[in-house]
Amino acid sequence: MMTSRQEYYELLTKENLAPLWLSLSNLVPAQPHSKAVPTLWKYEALRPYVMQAGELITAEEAIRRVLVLENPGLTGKSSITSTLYAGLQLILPGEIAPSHRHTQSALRFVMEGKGAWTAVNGERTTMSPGDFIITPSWKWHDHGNPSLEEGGEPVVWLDGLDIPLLMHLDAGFAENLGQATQPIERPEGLSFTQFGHNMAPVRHQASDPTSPIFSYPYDRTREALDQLYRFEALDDWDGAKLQYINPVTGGSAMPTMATFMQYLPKGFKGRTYRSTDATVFTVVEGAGVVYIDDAVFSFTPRDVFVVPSWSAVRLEAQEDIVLFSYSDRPVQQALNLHRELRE
Ligand code: GTQ
Repeated sequence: MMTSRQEYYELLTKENLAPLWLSLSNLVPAQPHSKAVPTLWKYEALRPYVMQAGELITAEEAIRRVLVLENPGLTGKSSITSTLYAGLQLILPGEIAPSHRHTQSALRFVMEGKGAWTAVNGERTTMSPGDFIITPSWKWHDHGNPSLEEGGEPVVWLDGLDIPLLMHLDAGFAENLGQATQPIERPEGLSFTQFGHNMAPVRHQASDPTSPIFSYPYDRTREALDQLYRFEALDDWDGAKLQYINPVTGGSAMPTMATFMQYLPKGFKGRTYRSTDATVFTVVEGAGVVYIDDAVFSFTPRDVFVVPSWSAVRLEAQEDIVLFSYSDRPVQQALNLHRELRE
């Protein structure tokens, strides 16, 4: 008797084989079908849990005291999109998150509080809300906060990392420095002085694809958007939107993640677009509504929402809005895979 298909499939499984014809349309889809789902996290709802973590564990014991924002479509994967990670990190007055380095690139977007610092490449930068800060791949970094007596206050920032991407690539390495903080060798503000003014040191040779500016202060970004809005017609989809760049290469500030800030004036009704780079947004100022496929989310400052790859998205502003966002666009562009559809 001829073997049935079912029997045949079972035999294949034992040989570590599989029939392509059962999975071809999933493996080579007509368009992306992300497992990630549109999701909004209200900061108001998260904040008590973040603060509670501060009572239950020290930054020192936790190494990084972070609540991971996990996409409900990617349970157990510590992923907000298929390639990106997001978390909220808390550092209390007087605490230090000890120095380590890893091949994953990290961005910090300051949500609440000021005065905490992060150190990279022997230089510290002090954090304020709206600042975008980079920890490049394989660079020692530690975070700290002045004591209560020195005026320290709880500081919360959004961590954006390429953890799931490196997991897919099996390219993760990490080390602890073995001391709480790295030696400080450069005055605060040096990297911005050297690279933050459309100028660069004469003999500078780029040795790293990551931007040498590791802190992009919010007041500068805000001013740029404000002026852009005054000078230029708004884009029908994005409003006034700028990308953070590495001034040495003109490319994205980090090799695996692009970062953006956009301004939408009150009453703005954006047109619908899709993009292959799933994007994480956080609200810096204002209130609005985002439509993502069949989901509708109202957002206010510090909320986080995620737009999966190829979801139809449009933004509406009920007040003047400022939105920070990040995605894996540079990776997709490097591989000639990035696509956008503006409807
Ligand atoms: O601050 O170095 O949210 O290594 C996850 C992994 C933060 C960090 C995270 C990390 C860090």
